[in-house]
Amino acid sequence: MIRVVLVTAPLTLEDRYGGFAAAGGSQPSFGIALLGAVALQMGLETHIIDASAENMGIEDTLSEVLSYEPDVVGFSSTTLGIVATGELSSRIKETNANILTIIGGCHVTALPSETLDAFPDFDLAVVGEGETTFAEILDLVQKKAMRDDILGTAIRADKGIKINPARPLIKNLDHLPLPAWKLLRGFPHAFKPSLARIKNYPCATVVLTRGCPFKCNFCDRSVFGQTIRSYSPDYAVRLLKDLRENFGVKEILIEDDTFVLSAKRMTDFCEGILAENLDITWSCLGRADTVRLDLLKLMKKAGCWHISYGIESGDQQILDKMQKGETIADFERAIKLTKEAGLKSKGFFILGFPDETLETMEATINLAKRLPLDDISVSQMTPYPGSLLYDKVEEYGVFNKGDWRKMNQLTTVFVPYGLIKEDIEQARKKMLSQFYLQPRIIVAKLCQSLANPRLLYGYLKSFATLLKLMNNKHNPDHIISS
Ligand code: B12
Repeated sequence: MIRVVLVTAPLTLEDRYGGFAAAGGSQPSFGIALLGAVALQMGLETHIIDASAENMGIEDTLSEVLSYEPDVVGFSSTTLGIVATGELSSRIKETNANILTIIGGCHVTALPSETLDAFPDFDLAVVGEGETTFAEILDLVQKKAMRDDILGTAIRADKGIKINPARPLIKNLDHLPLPAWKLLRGFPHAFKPSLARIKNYPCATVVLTRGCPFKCNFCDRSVFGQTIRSYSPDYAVRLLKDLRENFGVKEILIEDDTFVLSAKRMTDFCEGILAENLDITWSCLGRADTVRLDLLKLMKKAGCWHISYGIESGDQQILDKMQKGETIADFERAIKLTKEAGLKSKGFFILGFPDETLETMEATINLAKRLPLDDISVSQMTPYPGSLLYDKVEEYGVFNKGDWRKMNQLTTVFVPYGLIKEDIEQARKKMLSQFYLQPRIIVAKLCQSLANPRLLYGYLKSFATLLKLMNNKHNPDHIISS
């Protein structure tokens, strides 16, 4: 029987947040838990090292990987983690060149040839959705019958890198096994997302929908594309029930790109939670133009307490250039309805988009203050491989392309023509400080801390981070986010 180790990118909070790591959070990796379940189903000895979530660097991860004496190591990485993951793979290969190293995830899916070229110690890449491809690879390794024509892979062949045809997407997600949460060390107590996202503890992250039909051109949709597929509401409730009953999870972070999309599905999902009497709270991401008051009220009844909306900009022309397909009036309406239903809301914003000016950034700051939001997250425009903008962003400004370690949305990698780096950084500081220093926000956070003293320490840490950011005159690389 072969031994399999699955690893997420060895990224520490420091790598993600720099000097502001203290305010960063960690979430268990849903994708790797699913792949672990696939390997377990095949009867293989399987281990997971969720290095990104466990704040582990290369050295710690390396020694743990080697301690399992694996035959196969599967890495999962975003763009931000790819350099560290490539280095980890090299160190593994230095010790034992016979270990088969596989890279999967959004970065390699968007740039398969480039990734295998740049990181010679990944033997092969899984491009796109991974469960079926991974199972086929493991089966071939077991049988010692590896081939170079596996669908959904990029492989090193005699004449260079061979990109095989894509594998058809899984038709029915309900055929997937439940995630192997038991393989995540310390699950669920070891995982601590940012405070703005949790009401109860312990918590888990799930993704119940794959694909997004919208066309926002800054978003990387390389893995699941535009076709929406979902677990059935019954299966989704079963997944939550497993977390509640078998692992004691009390809070679920539903990270689907747009969870509040189909009214019918949402109704069935909420009614399923209520019928099962699941004692959980949950949060999700919503799309402003699909929100309805009756649905929001039902969601609240079923345990939802928080919705995050991608608002991005306060300038309609910039929103149109993003191909967002939503208006400022949509955001005003959605945030108002969310509040009316008794739910908290968070807005995601982007500064430094192509054609951005000082005025459009000011409009974004003003919109954030004007909307009755409870929290915000401010990112700098980061052209990810896999997004529509990636290939053409240089028409609109200067892109410091290729230093993947800087692609954390908090470091300036893109500056649109007409602005300088400092304009964007100043706008971000201003936006965070003006939003969070509003009396209504300070009072709300104080009240929440009084009701739940566990939050107080976290809020104080975030507040200290904010003050540090405001006093940081040079290159404020990192802030409180996600
Ligand atoms: C939840 C989430 C988070 C969570 C948790 C991340 C986690 N480890 O689970 C948090 C909030 C921590 C987070 C952080 C970040 N995130 Co995030 N996140 C997501 C989100 C919404 C869901 C991820 C997920 O679970 N998907 C479902 C699973 C099933 O899919 P999957 O992970 O892609 O895995 C499948 C395939 O990729 C493949 N696969 C993946 N790995 C492997 C490995 C092997 C061996 C094989 C065979 C196959 C395989 O098979 C899997 C099953 O089909 C995605 C968007 C999305 N819809 O996927 C963004 C996304 C991954 N995040 C993104 C970004 C930018 C970030 C941050 C940089 C943000 C920030 N400023 O901090 C950080 C980076 C963190 C990191 N470790 O690198 C971008 C990445 C773009 C890019 N090219 O890098 C995405 C794609 C959003 C977007 N559309 O732009 N994120």
